[in-house]
Amino acid sequence: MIMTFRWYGEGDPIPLRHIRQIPVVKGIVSALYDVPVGEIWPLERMATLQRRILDEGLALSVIESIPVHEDIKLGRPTRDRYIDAYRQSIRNMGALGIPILCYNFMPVFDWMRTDLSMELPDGSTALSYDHEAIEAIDIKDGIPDLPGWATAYSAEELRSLLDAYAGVGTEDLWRNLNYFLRAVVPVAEESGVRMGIHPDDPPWPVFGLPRIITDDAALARLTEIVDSPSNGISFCTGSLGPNAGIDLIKSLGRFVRKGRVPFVHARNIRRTGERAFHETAHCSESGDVDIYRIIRELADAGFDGAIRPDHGRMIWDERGRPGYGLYDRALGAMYLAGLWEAVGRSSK
Ligand code: DNO
Repeated sequence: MIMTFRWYGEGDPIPLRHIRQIPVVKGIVSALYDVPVGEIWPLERMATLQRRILDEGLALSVIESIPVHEDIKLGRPTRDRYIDAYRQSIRNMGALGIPILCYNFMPVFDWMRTDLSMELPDGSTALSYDHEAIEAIDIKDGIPDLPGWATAYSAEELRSLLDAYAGVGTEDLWRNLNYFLRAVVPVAEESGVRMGIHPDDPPWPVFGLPRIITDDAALARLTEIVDSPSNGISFCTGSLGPNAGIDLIKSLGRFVRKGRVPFVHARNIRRTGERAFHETAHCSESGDVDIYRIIRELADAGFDGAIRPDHGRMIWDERGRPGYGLYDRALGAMYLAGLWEAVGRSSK
């Protein structure tokens, strides 16, 4: 297992030289944030990013994410051009020896929260989600003024995208994912790149848009589309965790044992309702995800991929990108590495 840390590039208020001081962190999770969706990620640009990270004594372990163009998710005829570009970006990763690619297949929006700074009893703040608050919003009236939401689109573009999705049901989305994976996974395999889909976050439909990567059965269906180690999962405990119906430990073990989990996002959450939760510190006692058992399962199943502490709280008056401050994620990395060492050494 390699401990990694997400870094948003030169625009990240957290410098690499601080990240390298977290003793257990060996790898960086990053991306090129300014390549327009659907374009090829130039080899030279990725090489520069990789060198920059290597200069700090770290490895560029994971690309998170190369976004999937909406035309691919919608199954529009124009998708082939974007799929070709995606394949070339993967080849470029392979040429540089960057081994893992995290991506998602959520229509229009990525992860979604209704509050980015909910105060916890200890005075720290965390991200939270309440489905009722989402239901109360009609996004056709415009992009809601809530933080953390896709602002990549103008109100106009958003409206036409939503219209386009009006005719796209769950099975259509599966069909389009199928088409995409059949085209890209063989290239990933040839290139030595392991792709891992990020589960939908939260794991249910929002704004009437279909979401399909929501539970264990969906993960199984995904892995069956192309039988390849390059067709895997970025197992995110905090994305699947809000769905109380999922046995996270069992699901994780199942796919790690099949060699289908190149990457793990370790995040903890506390469920506050059927479709409501807030994020917490990483340790087991703080939330509903038993992180100890997650790590033990990874060790038992012989996990050899990358892991990163996902979303942290804001603590010690830190200000920064919601979920992505330094302090709480650094605590998380130490906690995860401590569990890993203890579990690994006590089984020998
Ligand atoms: C949230 C992240 C997600 C993730 C993408 C992967 O903080 O876990 O934004 O990067 O969904 O494609």
